[in-house]
Amino acid sequence: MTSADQAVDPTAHDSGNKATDKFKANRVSSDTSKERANAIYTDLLAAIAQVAHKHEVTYDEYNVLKQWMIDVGEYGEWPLWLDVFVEHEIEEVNYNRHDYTGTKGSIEGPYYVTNSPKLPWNGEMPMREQDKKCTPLYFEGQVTDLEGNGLGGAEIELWHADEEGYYSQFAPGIPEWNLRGTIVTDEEGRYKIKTIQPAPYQIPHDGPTGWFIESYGGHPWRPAHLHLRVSHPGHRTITTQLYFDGGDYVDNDVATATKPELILHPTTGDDGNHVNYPFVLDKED
Ligand code: MBD
Ligand code: FE
Repeated sequence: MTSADQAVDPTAHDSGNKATDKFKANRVSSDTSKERANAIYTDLLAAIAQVAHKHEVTYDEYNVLKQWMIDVGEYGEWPLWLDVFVEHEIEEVNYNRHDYTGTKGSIEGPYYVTNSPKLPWNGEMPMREQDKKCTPLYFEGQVTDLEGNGLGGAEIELWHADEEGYYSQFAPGIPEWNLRGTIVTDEEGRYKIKTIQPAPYQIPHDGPTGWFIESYGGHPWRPAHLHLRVSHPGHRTITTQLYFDGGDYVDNDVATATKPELILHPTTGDDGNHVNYPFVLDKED
């Protein structure tokens, strides 16, 4: 990285605080009972006690943890750290509570934004001239219910990083809706969208999430991925991600968010990469 790049590089501080501000803007709550909260906290504290005893955690280590947690908050990195290291377990648990047979979900991650611009069923993602120089990805398919009926008017929200691994609205200097859009399917549920081939991606690692990863000798990479949220009235909304066959880190994702069913097998043409992926939506519970 040259010093000229540094001025526009998003620091962990920038992207973290943006993710925290976006999360805070939408105050959340849960109807968890006192009994359930008691059971959860009892087990959580017991798990911490077990680790402390098993590893004979020192006072220095305890104080480093305290300091690190303060840093994570100040850098706004709780959405990042939690989504990378915990969300996949929550996603799995909640999938297993139902008898879903439609398209598998995956984690949302910290960079989803609601209300991205509507695009026609056969549109092109908003992109800059520099993005147009990347390998085009022609991504098409059909959204259906479990019986195979096409779901017209289904919405496919798509968001992904640019070639350098930056997401609009979380890195500075990128147009607000770059590589973000809501594709509306045609009467038969079809979509045919032009975007660009995403690249493997390092999560922001110049802040406390990066220090954490370095402290245990890990790496900050995620495989190249597309983020999607697919919805249609009366059907279960799925939040998922798609990956690329044979891509780096598909088997070694820092966020543990890949699944075999979510791996695309594109073909390469003269005009770019082409791939078809069907989305199957379960009925709403
Ligand atoms: C990402 O792009 C992402 O998908 C996740 C899960 C965490 C950090 C950045
Ligand atoms: Fe991502």
